[in-house]
Amino acid sequence: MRFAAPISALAFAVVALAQDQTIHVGNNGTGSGLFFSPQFVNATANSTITFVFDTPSTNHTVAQSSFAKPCEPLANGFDSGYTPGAAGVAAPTWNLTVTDASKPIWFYCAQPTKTHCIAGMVGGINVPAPPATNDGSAFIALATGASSIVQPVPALSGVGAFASAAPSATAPASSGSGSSSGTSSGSSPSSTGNAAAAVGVSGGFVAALAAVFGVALL
Ligand SMILES: [Cu+2]
Repeated sequence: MRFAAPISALAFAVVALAQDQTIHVGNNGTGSGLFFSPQFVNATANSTITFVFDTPSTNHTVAQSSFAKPCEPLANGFDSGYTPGAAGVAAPTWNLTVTDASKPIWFYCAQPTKTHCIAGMVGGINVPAPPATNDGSAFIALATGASSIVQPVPALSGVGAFASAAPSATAPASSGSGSSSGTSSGSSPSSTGNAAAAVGVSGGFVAALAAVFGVALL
């Protein structure tokens, strides 16, 4: 009986871990455009947000910013690097794991052509619910009012979230025609040792939870 509460809490954590989500980059499901779609998501710690660059003939980035300066990189923030979009299974994907769900995580597209950020290509994770002075609408308003877009430096580790690897595409099994998806590797950020170490810890933690409680939950 004394273990009932801790086990219940951990069981919830395991369930929450399964709630991984996808954000499309450059389209909103009905057409291409300067979108992150969905633009705002709620995510639990240790869950993964998969950014899918599934809009051909585009080149976007997912860069972390502060709330106050939506189109400028946050110190020590993450950035996917410029990633050309592609359709279907060749679309590059980028997995961002949330490590701190207690604070908002803001991000923007730094593409200067057509000033994506200023056009409203921004998004957020665990942003305050409206109406709040720092809700999603307020963030969009600050972005569209920005005077310039500051270029980020590709980085896997961020504040409250990290990626385990640069964006990568899964090539079609029958591909032999040299598609444009290969260009993504040239502009992708390189990995860092810190991020790799964080992955090991996170992965081990998840595996341990699953091993201990997986059977019990069934
Ligand atoms: Cu963009």
